[in-house]
Amino acid sequence: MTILIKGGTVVSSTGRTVADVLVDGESVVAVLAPGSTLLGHDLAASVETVIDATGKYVIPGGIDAHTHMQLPFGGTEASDTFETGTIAAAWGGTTSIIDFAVQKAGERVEDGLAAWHDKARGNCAVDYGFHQIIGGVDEQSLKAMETLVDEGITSYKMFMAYPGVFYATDDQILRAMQKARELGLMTMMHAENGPVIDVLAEQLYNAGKTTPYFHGIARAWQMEEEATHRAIMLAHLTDAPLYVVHVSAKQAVEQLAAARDRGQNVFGETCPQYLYLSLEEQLGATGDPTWGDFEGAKWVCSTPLRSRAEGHQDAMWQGLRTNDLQMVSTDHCPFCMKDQKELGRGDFRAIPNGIGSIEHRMDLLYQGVVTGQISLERWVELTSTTPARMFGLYGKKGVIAPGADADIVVYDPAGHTSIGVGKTHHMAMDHSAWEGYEIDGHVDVVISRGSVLVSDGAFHGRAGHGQYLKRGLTQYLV
Ligand code: DUC
Ligand code: ZN
Ligand code: ZN
Repeated sequence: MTILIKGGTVVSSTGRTVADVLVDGESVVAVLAPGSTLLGHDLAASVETVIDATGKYVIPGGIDAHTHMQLPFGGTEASDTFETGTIAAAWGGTTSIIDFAVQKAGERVEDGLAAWHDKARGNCAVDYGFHQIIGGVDEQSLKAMETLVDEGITSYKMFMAYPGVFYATDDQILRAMQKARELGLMTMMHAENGPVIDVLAEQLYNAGKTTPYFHGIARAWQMEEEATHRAIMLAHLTDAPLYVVHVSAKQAVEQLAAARDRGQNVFGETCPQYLYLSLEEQLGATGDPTWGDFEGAKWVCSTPLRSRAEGHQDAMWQGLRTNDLQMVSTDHCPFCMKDQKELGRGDFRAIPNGIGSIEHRMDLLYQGVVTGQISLERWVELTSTTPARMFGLYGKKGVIAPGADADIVVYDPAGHTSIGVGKTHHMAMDHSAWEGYEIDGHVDVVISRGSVLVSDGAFHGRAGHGQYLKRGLTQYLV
């Protein structure tokens, strides 16, 4: 298939220019001055498909580097399959995901990884890679880390939260970081002090404070700051690069900024929910007649939504501007209210943690361009270019240039997107965490490796188009 995307403004992380983009097969082959004839050839007449992008932005496909399809969690399983989740991703302009393969304590890493390949293989509508969760650090899993790079898995995640589930102790973290340093793996960290949070949660529950709002109270920012600091110190000690996932507390950003100022290779990701949503408005919501004071369960995730009065959301936007935070991923981990979130009615501790946003990340961040929080170029950098560089995909992904995969989104700044169930909603969820959000822009066309997945408001892709991404080592280190 040959495609000419004509007359759009091609945006990269470093600038924008009006240009025509020529796609041949799965790759970009040329970025040309508008209307170029290539050695006399009328390109528009020579290609199979012409896409008129006049007045629109032409950007590299989004890369969501933090998703959890079909994750077993809290006695249930995340409701998006690799098929439904990646179709929703495509609708929203995301053409690559990096999901988390899970190894639990007592299990072999190789088996956890094989199980994730089995879930995803043949089912994805967009390209997919994996990080490896090491949920049980022991001699066997440390040894197994040695095989990950050959598998194309160059990052792994540990949890300082969830005692009894994925939790890693400080000595385990130290050993894993030492190993990661040796192998060149990026350590990803869920940085919250789980044991303390569990005590606070139990005390709240025993005092009759059982609604979703108290999920946010129990997961105090002090315990995110503390864990972030501890992870940074362990990374410093071991000289291992560190990537802190789903940062939501402004104090955690301060810890990252201080470490970066010292020259340490530490990075932070935030998510749309921490930019827009809050403890007061969402976790404390009571407006849905079906759910009453349990409505806040829709937004129970960890790290939690934090108080707007304390200024966390503003601090996340600022961190994105100042590069104290480098990326925006979703931590897409969807659960329905019915039969899933409902498990925690009467006890917030039993609400499965997670929000579904994979379909809306590009739009929600673009709204930050409209409101002046970030520049157009920074939008591309945060959602595509840096994810590619951070996780060893850059060159093929994260950029529109000759030789790159033709993963391209045509985005219309004059378009409009109303988010909500029955409007734009392809995730396997019975509600939207983003119901009622209005975006001053629209994902018009989505192309993945030269195949048009979305155009004219219709999905033309298929489960099985998406290929496994064998990733290289991070390309983002100082
Ligand atoms: N946080 C979530 O909200 N869901 C899945 C796991 C996590 O750390
Ligand atoms: Zn996490
Ligand atoms: Zn996660």
